[in-house]
Amino acid sequence: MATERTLSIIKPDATRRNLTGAINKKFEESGLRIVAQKRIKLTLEQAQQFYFVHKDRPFYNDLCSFMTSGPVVVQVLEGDNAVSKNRDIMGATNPEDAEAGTVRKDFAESLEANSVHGSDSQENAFIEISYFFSATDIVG
Ligand code: IDP
Ligand code: MG
Repeated sequence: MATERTLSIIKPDATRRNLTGAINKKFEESGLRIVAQKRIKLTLEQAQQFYFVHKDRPFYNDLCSFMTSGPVVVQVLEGDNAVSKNRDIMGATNPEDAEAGTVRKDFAESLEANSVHGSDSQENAFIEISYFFSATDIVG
């Protein structure tokens, strides 16, 4: 299996409820290592740029507003098949469809406030990690 890195974001609904540690526990128990992490407040411009791929979707403005509504924890997760493994740990986008034991099933408040972001491909992981971290910030 290939060692990969992926970008994870613990979203404002989860930081507000003090769930950072509980979510990180799921990552670590699944074998992913947190090799970089910082708590930040996204600006509206950062959120709009990060989610630019969704700019034409009806939920784009609400999503950007939600992502700036409180602190987020941006992190780099490393491990075997980290991109798809993290998507499995996260669960489906809509928490109603998420499997038992996933972050979104256990913690999400709604389809929008669904507690975590995770890169959906290795290519996007590289782009998204570079958006928040420089190489020297990441200690594997
Ligand atoms: P993902 O986070 O599972 O990759 P995406 O389709 O990339 O899902 O959507 C990005 C984020 O936009 C979701 O995590 C969720 O917060 C929000 N979102 C997606 N679809 C909807 C929707 O239909 N209504 C409201 N928010 C949505
Ligand atoms: Mg996505």
